[in-house]
Amino acid sequence: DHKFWNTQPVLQHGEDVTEEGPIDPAVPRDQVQQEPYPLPKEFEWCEVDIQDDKQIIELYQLLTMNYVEDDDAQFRFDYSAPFLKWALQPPGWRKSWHVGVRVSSNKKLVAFISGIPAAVRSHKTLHHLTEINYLCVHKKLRSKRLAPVLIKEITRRSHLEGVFQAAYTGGIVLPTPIATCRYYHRSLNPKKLVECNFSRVPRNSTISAMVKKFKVAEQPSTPGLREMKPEDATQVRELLNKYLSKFDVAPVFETDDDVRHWLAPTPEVVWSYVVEDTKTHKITDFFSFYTLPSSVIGNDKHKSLNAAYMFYYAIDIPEKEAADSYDTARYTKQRLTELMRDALVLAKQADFDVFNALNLMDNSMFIDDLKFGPGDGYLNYYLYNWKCRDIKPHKVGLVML
Ligand code: YNC
Ligand code: MG
Repeated sequence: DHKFWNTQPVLQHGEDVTEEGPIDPAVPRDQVQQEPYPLPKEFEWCEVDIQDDKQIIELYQLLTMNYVEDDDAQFRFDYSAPFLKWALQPPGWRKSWHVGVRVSSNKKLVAFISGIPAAVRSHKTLHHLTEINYLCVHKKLRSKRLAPVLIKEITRRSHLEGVFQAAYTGGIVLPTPIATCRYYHRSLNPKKLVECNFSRVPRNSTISAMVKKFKVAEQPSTPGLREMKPEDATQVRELLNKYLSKFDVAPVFETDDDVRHWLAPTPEVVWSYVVEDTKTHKITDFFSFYTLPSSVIGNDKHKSLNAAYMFYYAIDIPEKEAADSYDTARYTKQRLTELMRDALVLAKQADFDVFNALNLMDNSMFIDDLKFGPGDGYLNYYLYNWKCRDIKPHKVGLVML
């Protein structure tokens, strides 16, 4: 049983959703608890100023040593400092939502949780909510019930800003996921993946057979494919919002600034491409992926696995194909498979070892053809203080970092 989660406004395991809506009502600002939650006496709250080079490095150090590992403790996420700056400072970001815990005596940063503002639709409701991420407690301070204090404090700080819903994801099962997606992996550098113990050589196969199997073209093949530019934001926004409207949970990109922040290329962070029709100059397709290396724990030969993760994408469905749902599905599968084949080529050119994707959005349409294999990992999606009917993976349109 969940001593903490049982007390929270979340759907409890086994509870049915008859009507969607909030669990607890919104409260006016002056009725929100004004004082931070108490911490054990050796600790104090801080706001991590990630525009300060010294503090972003402190956060990077905490996460690189203590953040999410796989079940066998072979790999640990290694979000870079530039990535964290990007992930934590979208338009409308708030410093008060970058919450740290320090040891009072020496000021060492030992725990963190963050929120960022986002517009996310679940079924028919648009929420201006907070996306919670990067919850981390130093390994030496685990199992002391610090996590619930961090969660309550970020909740209080959300309430102070008039935000009463949140979205978050995690590998662990808590009360109660709205969706559960599975990770799929596409090898780009099979030799290194085997050396890192990420992949195995199947019985009756060899490394050289694997190298051959996973080879990709030297160059992308879609005519009109080019890197996205900030000036494309208006067109990409329209294309993407339209595409995302078919999913049951998805972000809404409300401004061109949001699109420029999240989806224009950022060196060493996010890669984005568009297809521009050579005649009309209209943007017909868009895709992006982000970089998230993992530290390889205790391997003599390799320190880091360079992984690309599928991010947002959209295609324009031509009118003649959209007339019939069968044609729409056939067109979507064909078009996406060819686009994502190019995504693999571009990721390989950028020296990624593996391309990861969840089985959300329309990813199942190309996962097999493009030789992705299922992984061990699952990702659970949650909404805080919102009753929401179950969502199938292919109806999830939200990607969290
Ligand atoms: C987790 N990942 O169940 P019960 S994902 C939420 N998300 O409570 P203690 C979690 N809750 O079951 P530890 C959680 N992991 O007794 C554990 N819990 O009710 C719950 N790992 O606390 C757990 N990062 O402090 C239990 O556990 C209680 O010392 C136990 O700390 C946990 O960012 C943790 O995986 C995760 O750093 C901090 O293990 C620690 O173990 C750690 O005794 C490695 O806590 C890194 C890691 C999590 C990545 C993520 C999303 C977090 C979402 C948090 C929930 C947000 C709710 C919405 C708030 C805003 C609302 C508004 C408006
Ligand atoms: Mg703890």
